[in-house]
Amino acid sequence: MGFLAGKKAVVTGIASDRSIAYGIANALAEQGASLILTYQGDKLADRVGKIGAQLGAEAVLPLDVARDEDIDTLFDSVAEYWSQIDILVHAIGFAPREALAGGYLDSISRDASNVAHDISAYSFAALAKSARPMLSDNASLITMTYLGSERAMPGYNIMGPAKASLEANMRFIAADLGPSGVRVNAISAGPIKTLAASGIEGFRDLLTRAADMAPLQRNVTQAEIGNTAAFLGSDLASGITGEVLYVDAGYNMVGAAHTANE
Ligand code: NAD
Ligand code: 0WE
Repeated sequence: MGFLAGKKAVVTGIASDRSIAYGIANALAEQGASLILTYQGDKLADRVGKIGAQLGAEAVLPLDVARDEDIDTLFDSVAEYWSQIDILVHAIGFAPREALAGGYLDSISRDASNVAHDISAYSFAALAKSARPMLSDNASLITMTYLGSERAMPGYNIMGPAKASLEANMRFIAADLGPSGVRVNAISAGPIKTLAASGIEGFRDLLTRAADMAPLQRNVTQAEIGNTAAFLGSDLASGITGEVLYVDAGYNMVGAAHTANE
């Protein structure tokens, strides 16, 4: 029996079987959790529906976090299946594509800034607020962040400030819900080739350089993020809240490229 047996998990952010959220849903299911998945729009309904069937999800529901009515009604729909939620995974990020290329000040605009913060950061607090009445007394909320929140990574641009806001949101939500027993954490993943990463100029080079620099001398996988989320979602992590966990092969803490001793 898995260490999440009996837990009920809502997982957002699956767009394909390469999504980080797919790796998370798969790991949660492997450990015995029941799943409800969400998908962003009609275009993704069929694909995420098939993934839900493959993972044995109890339901696959629409959620566009740009729409208040979707956020307001999602948990009414979840309540038709479950009376409580134990795990809520937020794996959603977006900035207009043109904001993710070129220099920071060249690419910045009020609109791009508003969209990036709205979809990538505010949405976590909005979902937590809407889920609150259904959260179990040892529930775990998990969001996905990136090192660009604290370092000026070339090309990440307005997503950097948006992830900094997401991490601050994570801490404030953790402070708010802690007295109810609810834990809230972020996983800071190293770069992984997903839909959100495809089409980003130079992403292949970035993957290679990250692997060269990292102590483990490789990139991380969706499955490794998934296993970390399974741990954070479980009672094994009962003392951890308000934390950013790095799952990046050690990249964030080194000062220069790691070279094996010759
Ligand atoms: P992905 O494209 O597979 O997932 C991004 C998801 O965000 C998609 O499912 C998309 O439908 C969803 N989304 C975007 N706008 C939305 C909206 N308005 N409403 C609802 N959903 C919306 O890419 P991914 O890399 O798996 O991204 C998942 C999370 O992981 C993001 O927060 C991303 O910033 C973060 N992350 C990714 C990497 C990486 O290198 N891939 C590294 C660290 C963190
Ligand atoms: O958070 C992300 C990706 C976020 C993202 C990706 C896209 C592509 C498609 C947000 N919005 C969009 N909008 C689109 O139209 N990552 C951590 C992956 C990522 O993206 C980068 C990176 C890394 C790493 C962009 C530039 C530099 C590095």
